[in-house]
Amino acid sequence: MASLPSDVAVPSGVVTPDQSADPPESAPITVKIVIAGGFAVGKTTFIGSISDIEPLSTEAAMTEHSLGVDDAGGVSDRKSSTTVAMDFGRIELPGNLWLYLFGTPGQDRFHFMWDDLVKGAIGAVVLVDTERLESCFDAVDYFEARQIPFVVAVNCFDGVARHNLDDVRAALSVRDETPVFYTDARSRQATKQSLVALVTLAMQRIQG
Ligand SMILES: Nc1nc2c(ncn2[C@@H]2O[C@H](COP(=O)(O)OP(=O)(O)O)[C@@H](O)[C@H]2O)c(=O)[nH]1
Ligand SMILES: [Mg+2]
Repeated sequence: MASLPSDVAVPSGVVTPDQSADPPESAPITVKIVIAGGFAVGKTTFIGSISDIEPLSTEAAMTEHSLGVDDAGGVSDRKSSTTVAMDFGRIELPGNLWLYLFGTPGQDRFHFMWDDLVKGAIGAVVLVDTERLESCFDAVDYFEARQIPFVVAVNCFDGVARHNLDDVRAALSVRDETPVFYTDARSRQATKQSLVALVTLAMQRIQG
């Protein structure tokens, strides 16, 4: 690009090439969090309640083809669609910090995706429906075996806590240092608290 000779005054209001570019914005710091749990525990709802962007969801109608293939965990009345690959949401925080939320697919036949989903994640929120505790065993085992920090968030369907947290902890036999608490996947505030609990745990791990 031709530059102006240095002795030619630049008329006021004319933007020179040096001024035209906006100062380079620093790249955001991104933090990846996985939202896991069994079928219909509220993962898609959880991400939708807090994401700043319209969550990218890969819901598909459940048809009779899934019968005998996917374990609907006895809650097929609760669901007419399901997440076939994953959910994705984003939260922008002050300080150019972005949280990315990745929801796991609930069906067993998508377990092969988990290794990719958890890559680079600081940890996971395992959502639990106490009426179907067994549906989150896989998730708990997965994160424990890989020493990935996780918290157990008991989703209170209909706002009712049906089991006390010590019983849930004992039934899942999670370690004492693993936080176990109630949440409501539909509530932004409750969802936020769950994420804060996970980030706090992950930071404690990093700091040893
Ligand atoms: N009453 C109640 N319903 C919920 C709650 N969380 C999710 N649901 C409903 O339960 C169903 C399954 O939730 P979804 O988020 O799709 O579960 P996912 O399979 O884990 O993604 C949906 O119809 C939700 O609207 C909750 O905390 N309370
Ligand atoms: Mg879902």
